[in-house]
Amino acid sequence: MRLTVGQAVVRFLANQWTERDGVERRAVAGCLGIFGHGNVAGLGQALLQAQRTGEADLPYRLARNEQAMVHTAAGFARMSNRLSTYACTASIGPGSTNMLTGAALATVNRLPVLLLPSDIFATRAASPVLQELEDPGGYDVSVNDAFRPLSRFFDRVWRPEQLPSALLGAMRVLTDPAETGAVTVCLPQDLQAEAYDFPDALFDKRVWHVARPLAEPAFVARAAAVLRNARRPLLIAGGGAVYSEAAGELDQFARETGIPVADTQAGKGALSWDHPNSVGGVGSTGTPVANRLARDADVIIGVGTRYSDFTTASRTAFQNPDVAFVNINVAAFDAAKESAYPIVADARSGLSALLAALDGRRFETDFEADVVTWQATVDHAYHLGHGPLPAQTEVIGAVNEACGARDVVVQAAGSLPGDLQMLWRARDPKQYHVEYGFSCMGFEIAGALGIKLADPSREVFAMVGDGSYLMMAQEIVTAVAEGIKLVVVLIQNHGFASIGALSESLGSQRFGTSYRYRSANGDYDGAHLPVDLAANAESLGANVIRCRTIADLADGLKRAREADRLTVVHIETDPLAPVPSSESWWDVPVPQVSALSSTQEAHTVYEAAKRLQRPYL
Ligand SMILES: Cc1ncc(C[n+]2csc(CCOP(=O)(O)OP(=O)(O)O)c2C)c(N)n1
Ligand SMILES: [Mg+2]
Repeated sequence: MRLTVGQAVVRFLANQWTERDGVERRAVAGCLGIFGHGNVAGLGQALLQAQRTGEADLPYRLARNEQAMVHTAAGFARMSNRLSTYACTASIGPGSTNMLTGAALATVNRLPVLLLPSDIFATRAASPVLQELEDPGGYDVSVNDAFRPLSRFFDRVWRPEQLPSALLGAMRVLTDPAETGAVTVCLPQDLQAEAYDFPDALFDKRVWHVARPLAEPAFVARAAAVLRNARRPLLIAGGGAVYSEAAGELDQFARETGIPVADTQAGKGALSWDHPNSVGGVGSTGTPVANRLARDADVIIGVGTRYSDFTTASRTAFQNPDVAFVNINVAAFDAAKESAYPIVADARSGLSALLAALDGRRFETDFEADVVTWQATVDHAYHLGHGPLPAQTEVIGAVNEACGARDVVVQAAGSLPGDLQMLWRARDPKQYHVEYGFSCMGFEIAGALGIKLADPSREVFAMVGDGSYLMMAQEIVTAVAEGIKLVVVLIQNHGFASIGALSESLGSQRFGTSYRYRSANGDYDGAHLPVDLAANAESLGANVIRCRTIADLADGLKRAREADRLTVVHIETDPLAPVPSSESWWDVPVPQVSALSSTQEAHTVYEAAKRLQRPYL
């Protein structure tokens, strides 16, 4: 079949499918893009031809920023339990390098995204092309080499003959739950337009079976022996439990063993917040209930978790001197963490195998009374009555109470992830999407767009701080153009509540973290800036509801739900309002010497906390 490389890529991608548990889905549901000279006539023409002729079904969606479009693809993949994603085409140079942050986010979070950066001329006929890096030490180097460490698969196709192997390699990694992440195939600008006789078989429908790898019996036997002898086990549910759709198995495991279940940011919702075994978030931003159980536990069962420092409270969460880890993870790399007894398996099959090997062993752990007390604390935080400006915890309460069980909350950075992990009452495994592998400011609206594309039947609430909004609000325009309805809850607190509080706790006095005029002493402690983010959102085409009080907000959220177009609900909050304590810690080093007494005092506190940190060997 004589096609250009661009046409071949589009035709190939339109014919890739995934299958798990007998259900088939499109592996690549469409292509997000921004055109420039690197792709407008190559992939751009191919996408146009596909749309005009119907010869390939790969809908094109015009994004407003390349980083954001990768976030959209990652959100889509996350909502699709990694069984489907989007491709992203960018022009050469800055269009492509803009995708680097998105690539890192996808790889860190183990989410499949297919990146198609355009590249410098393969023939070198017109070199240096506009935006070419030019490395005097090697003419095959381009800015796209920066994708290599961020991608789980990277290839650059210099010749049409290489395209089939590159595309097949890309699909293998995208659809492998253990290896998946950013997959990058660089397409030189001239190559995209070059014609070649591709074998017809390349374009046949191809179904990639997404495996549920079974645990090796020896793994299970060793882990079960350790767990049978435990007295105070705790299970930590991570993202893998959600992606493998293991909620039913997790529920059964918890009920039959009596083991309490804590969650990570990616695992929240795997069990409903009011499940009898649910103890909420664990680690730096977890609940005191989960953190007390973690402190004393003798066996930690990690299901689909990568043990980030927030989960382990920078390796201070688990203080039992004999603590052992049993990790169920589809990736051997993650299963081995914290010197665990690994069960390298799909979360669902691994949980079933471990439960069977426990021979009915039940554990007597008493946490119910603590959970009741904690939930009273959450209720209090939801209805604080803080003034004159409301507290963020009240905003979270209002959004949670406005949400039905299937509605979705999206967040990524600032003070919200911690507050949400502690306070959000999740009722469905696909309700809670806090991107906290990369915690990337600006993910919220773009990611929410992908989540909504993946499941238009759900109401999607993106909660966005003013810092994140100022970094990346432009995908509101994409949503407006596509007719995609989101609810954006925009929290104005004039700067970084999160890093401000962190700075203060580390002795750095909130330096450089507020959005105010610079005053004569050089600090940003002047008046608030004349920034009107609600007006900004309006100017981008959003329906905007301005709220002053929590009662306004409750009403605004109701109206936003009823609206048929993207609605921004704007509210100003007090960045200094109180938040319940997690009784936990996060390791952020404080300078060992300082001319400032605030830093010296913080260093003394830091040294004391640091003593609880331990390797798990
Ligand atoms: C892209 C990016 N840059 C910097 C950071 C570091 N950082 C984490 S939170 C934060 C401030 C977020 O401000 P805002 O969105 O207003 O949330 P708030 O802290 O006020 O809740 C910064 C700068 C980050 N996570 N991501
Ligand atoms: Mg803020």
